[in-house]
Amino acid sequence: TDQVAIVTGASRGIGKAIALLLALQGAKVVAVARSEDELLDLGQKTQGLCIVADVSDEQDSQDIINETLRRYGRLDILVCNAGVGSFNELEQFDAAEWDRIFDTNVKGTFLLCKASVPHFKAQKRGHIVGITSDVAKRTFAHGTAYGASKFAQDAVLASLRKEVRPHGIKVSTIYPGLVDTYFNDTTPGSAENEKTHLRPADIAQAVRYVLEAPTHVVVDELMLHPLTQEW
Ligand code: NJP
Repeated sequence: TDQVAIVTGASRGIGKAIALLLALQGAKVVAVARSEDELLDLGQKTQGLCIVADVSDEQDSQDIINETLRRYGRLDILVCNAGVGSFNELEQFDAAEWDRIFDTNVKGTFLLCKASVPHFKAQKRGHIVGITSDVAKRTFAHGTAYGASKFAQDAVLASLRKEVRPHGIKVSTIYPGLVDTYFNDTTPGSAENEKTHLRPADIAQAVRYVLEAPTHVVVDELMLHPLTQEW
């Protein structure tokens, strides 16, 4: 394809795998994250645009869309993947950390969608893919902030799906279980994680699947888990 795709949180983990797969398939990929060095490294592989930006910043989000349109003259796909999480019992949980999680996961998704929807509406076509989590559909101890943020991010996407469907715009939400990434300051690649976690490439394949649905089909939701994970 010659489609233009923005992928947020592309400097590592799931977002990087999505960016690499879409580029391999011929898309023009716009990779977004705050870490410049990692992004430039990725840009060498994707041959695409790299934008150093914070998705929780309104001006940054608008700039991401504007720069993409300036460079490629079109936008077909927005993958809202950037996200952060940390876990503790509620009474120990830092209020500033609550804000960081909500600003990134919820406001970040909201801002990028807000900036891109007018463009998608004008062309009567577009596909927004949100990477949320299976914890958007369940609760667990020590997950108050992260879990609430994923419920909220999921609700943003589900509401938007209803708003934009009449305009020919698709919204697909992907709900992964455990994935072997750098999430919450972990280090991927251990032999143990190989058995218990999905790989970032598994999520990239799920994104590919929802994007390849025929024009008249929208995959609303797609959940995937490692076979070993009880949830
Ligand atoms: O995590 P990680 P994942 N503005 O830490 C970027 C969800 N998920 O790939 O800005 C822009 O390896 C950050 O880049 P940088 C999860 O909730 C995961 O696992 O340079 N970018 C990096 O590229 C999240 O929504 C699991 O620090 C920002 C990326 O986000 C998504 O998967 C399970 C940013 C994070 O890479 C990807 O997370 C599940 C900002 N303000 C859902 N803040 C799992 N790993 O088990 C962060 O169900 N980034």
